[in-house]
Amino acid sequence: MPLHQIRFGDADWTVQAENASPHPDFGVTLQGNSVQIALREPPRYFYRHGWQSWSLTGWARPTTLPAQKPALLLPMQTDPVYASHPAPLGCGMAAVDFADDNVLLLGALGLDARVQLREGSLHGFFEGGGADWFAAFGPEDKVFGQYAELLKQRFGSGRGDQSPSMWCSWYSYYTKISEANLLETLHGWGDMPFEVFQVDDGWQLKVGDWQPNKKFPSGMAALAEQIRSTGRKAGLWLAPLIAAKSADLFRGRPDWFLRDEQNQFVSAGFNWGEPLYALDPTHPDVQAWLAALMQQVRSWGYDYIKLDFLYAGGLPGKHHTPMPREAAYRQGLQTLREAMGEAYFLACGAPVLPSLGLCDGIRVGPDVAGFWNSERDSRLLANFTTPGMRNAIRTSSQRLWLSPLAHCDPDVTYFSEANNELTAEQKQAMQDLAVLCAFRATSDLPGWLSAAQKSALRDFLAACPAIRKTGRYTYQLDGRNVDFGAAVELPNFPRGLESLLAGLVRWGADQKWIVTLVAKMEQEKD
Ligand code: 9PG
Repeated sequence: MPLHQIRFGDADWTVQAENASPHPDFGVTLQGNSVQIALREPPRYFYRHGWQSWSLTGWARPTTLPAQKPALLLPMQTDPVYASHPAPLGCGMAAVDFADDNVLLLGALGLDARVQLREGSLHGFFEGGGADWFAAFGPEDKVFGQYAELLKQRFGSGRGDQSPSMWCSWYSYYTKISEANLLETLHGWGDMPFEVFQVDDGWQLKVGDWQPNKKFPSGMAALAEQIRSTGRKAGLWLAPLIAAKSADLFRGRPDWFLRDEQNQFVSAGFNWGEPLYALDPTHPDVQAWLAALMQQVRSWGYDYIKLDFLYAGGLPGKHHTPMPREAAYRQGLQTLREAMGEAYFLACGAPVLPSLGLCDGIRVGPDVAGFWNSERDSRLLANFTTPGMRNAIRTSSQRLWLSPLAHCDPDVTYFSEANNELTAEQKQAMQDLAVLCAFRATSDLPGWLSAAQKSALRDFLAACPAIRKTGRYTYQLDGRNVDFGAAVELPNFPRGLESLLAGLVRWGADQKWIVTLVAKMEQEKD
C-alpha cells in the first residue's frame, strides 16, 4: 500500500492509502479498502462512534475506554461483530485529540466501514467493498462539521423542515397502553401544543404481527382519526425488521429470516420475554411485505412513524441477495422510506451512518428513564447502553454534529416530580439537550403535572434560545451556561470482574444467570 506524506497543521503525517488528495475546502480524501494514519504522538482521547442509536458514543481515554464490553452486550446494544474487539473502535468513523486540542478524524464516505486505534495509528477498513475516506486535522467543530458536510453530499439529508414536538406513550404507560387510556390522555392535554401524539409499543398483537390487539377494539384508523381531530399528527411505533419467536410471521415465513453460515437463525436479541429474529431485507418478498406494512400504517392515518429495533437489518448473515450487511440494511430502509411517502420517519435502534439521508429524525442515544444511572450496569457490567438519564445524555450530547443530516432525537424529557427520581438539575440538563436538538418530547401524563409544571412544559415546547457552543460539553442558551460534563464521564469499573464475566460466557453460562449473580454480589456488598 503506497505511503503518502500529508501536511496536517504544521507537520507532515504518514498516511497509507491507494490515493490521497487534498480536499478543495479542508482536509484530505483518501482511497483504499484499508487506510492508516500514523499518529505523531499518543492521543489524549478517542471518539468512539457507536454502531446504532443506543450504542455508547463519545470521547474517552483510550486506556479506560471499556473495550466495547465483552461479556454481556446483546446484539441489541452494539455491533455484535466487534463486541469484544481488543482495540478502541468506531463505526463508520472515529477521531482522536491531542494535547494542543486539535482533533484528527478519519471517517468513511461509504457503508460497512470501521475505524480502530491500533499500534499508534488510526486504521480504517471496509468490511465489504468500499474505498472512500475523509481525514482532517484541526479544531473539533470544523473537522466534524466538514465530515458531516461530505456525508450529506454522499447520502443526502432526509430531515424534514421542522422537527416535531410530541407526546410519546412509552415512558409512562410502557406496554400498558389501550384505546381508552390513550384517548383519556389525548383529551387530558387540552390545547397543550404538541404537534404529534405518538402511540408507542403495546398496540400490536405481537412484534412481527402488526395488527391491533384487543386493547384497541375500534382499530388503529379510528384512533388516528381521534388524534387528528385535535389538530395533531398521529404517530405510531413499529419494529418492522424483527419478529418475536412466537409471532405468526416468524412461524409462517421462516424462510424470510436471516440465518448464519451454520444455517441457524441469527439472533436479533431478547426482549418482551422471547428471542428475536431478523428479517432479511434483501429478500424480495420481505421488501414487498415491508412496503405493504408501511402503506397500511399510512392508510390508517399515521403521518409520523417511529421504526425501532432497526439494527436487526444490519446484522451479519447469509443474505438472499449477497451484499455487505449495511448495504442490505440500507436497502430495507429505502423500501420502508419509499413506501411511507411523505410521513415523518424517526429511525430508532438504528445503525446511525447507514440511515442518513433516508430518515427525517434519528434517535441518537439509549433510552432515558426516571433515574440517573444504574450502578449495576455501568460500574459492574460497564454497559452504558441500558436505559437511564445519564447514559442517554452522555451519548446524545456527543452526537449533535449529526444535526445537519437528520433531526437528533435525544428521547423524552421529564417534567413531573412525583413519577421519577431525577433531581431538578438532571431534568434541566435533559430539557436543555432537547432544546439544543430542537426535538422536544415528553411521556408525562397530564394528571401528573401541577399548573406550574404544565406551564414549564409549555415554555419548553416554545423555547427558541440563542445557542452558543462554548466547549466540547458546554453551551450557552440565551447566555445561561449548560454543561453536560457530569453525564459524559465514564465511571471506573473493575477490570477483574470484566474478565471473570467474559470467562463465564465463554464457558457457556447463560447471560441471564450472570446478571442475577452480579445483582446478588451487589446486594451482598451493600
Ligand atoms: C418500546 C421501546 C421504546 C423506546 C425504544 C426501544 O433491551 N434493550 O436493549 C432495549 C433498548 C431500548 C428499548 C427497548 C429495549 O427501547 O428506544 O423508545 O420505543 O423500544 O419497546
